[in-house]
Amino acid sequence: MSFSIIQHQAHIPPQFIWPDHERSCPEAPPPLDVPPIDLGGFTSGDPEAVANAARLIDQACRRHGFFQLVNHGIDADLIDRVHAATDMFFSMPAAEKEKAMRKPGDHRGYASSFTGRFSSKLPWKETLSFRYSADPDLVESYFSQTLGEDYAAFGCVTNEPPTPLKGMLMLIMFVFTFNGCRRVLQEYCEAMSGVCLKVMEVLGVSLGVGADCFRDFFIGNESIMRLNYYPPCQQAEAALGTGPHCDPTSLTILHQDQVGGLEVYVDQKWHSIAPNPHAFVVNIGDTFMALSNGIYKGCLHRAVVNSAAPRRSIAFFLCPQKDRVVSPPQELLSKGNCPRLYPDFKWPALLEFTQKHYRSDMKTLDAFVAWLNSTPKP
Ligand SMILES: O=C(O)CCC(=O)C(=O)O
Repeated sequence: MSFSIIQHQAHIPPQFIWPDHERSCPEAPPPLDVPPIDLGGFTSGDPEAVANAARLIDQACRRHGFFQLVNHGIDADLIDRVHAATDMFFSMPAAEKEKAMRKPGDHRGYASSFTGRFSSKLPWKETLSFRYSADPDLVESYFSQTLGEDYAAFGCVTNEPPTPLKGMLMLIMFVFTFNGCRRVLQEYCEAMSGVCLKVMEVLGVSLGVGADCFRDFFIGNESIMRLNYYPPCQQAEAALGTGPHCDPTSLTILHQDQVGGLEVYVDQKWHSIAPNPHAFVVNIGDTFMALSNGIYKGCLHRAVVNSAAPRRSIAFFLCPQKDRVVSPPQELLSKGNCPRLYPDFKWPALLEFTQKHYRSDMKTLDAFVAWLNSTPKP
């Protein structure tokens, strides 16, 4: 079974049907007030812009942890090329995508609901995840190792007659060779890592520990990039593209296309975040919540689907280097923000917990702490 077939069916398989109380509302939920953080203004060092960015981010992160980044300095053309690379990957035949199939317990690779570890409340989506680190070839070499060095262009390996859409895609494919895609993804990850470090400066200022504190902690980050593809769904109100969860990672930088579907749970109800091609949607993850000793919050979010159009989003998940100890800075604790809410941990332990023992939800961090406390120390 694959989405290319079931996306046209009037009735979706039962494993994709969510319980009534978890379903999306037929009418669009109210928009969430997500403040625009002027990253360029902050970076300029202008005192008013710095104070403004720190104040807005502080308010948002104490409340729900979601904000938008504007004037972020990332070239619109680079973002467009990543969306095109995303289209190219997901338009490949299933057998080609499966060359990058995610292995059990691993967070990297291609995953569709048909190949995952769960059998109910399945997400209506396909994803491709890969690692990013300071190693300048990591992304490119991942692609050559999994999908092959000699790919001329994504998606050309098919016998199906070309539709107008496919014709257009093939034209794009002609322009964007596979090599081009790999390079674009590498370049985008590098840009996102840089943006994250700047956001960490804002967060350091807003928490009163100085611009370098969290920035330095995330230098050399070993992060995760994910391409999300949500096919149209003929029973969209019964399905979810991504189920409700908080991100276990530190910071998420998301760019969504113009279709819309991201929702955030604030004040006991769902809110939407409308697409804005010029802005990134950013949210605090569990690991940063622990680093800030719970002052800044991660928040439950999900992606809904629709029956008319496919949707894409691209997410960069900032994660610390694997041997860094996640522990709130002493300076933060000594400002009266005691007692400690979470024990020290290293990111790979939380990642393993979410990959092998727990399906990420609202309580991931608490469940992880309980698991840590119950696991014998070596
Ligand atoms: O596609 C979206 O808007 C949200 C994606 C998301 O939450 C995720 O990939 O963890």
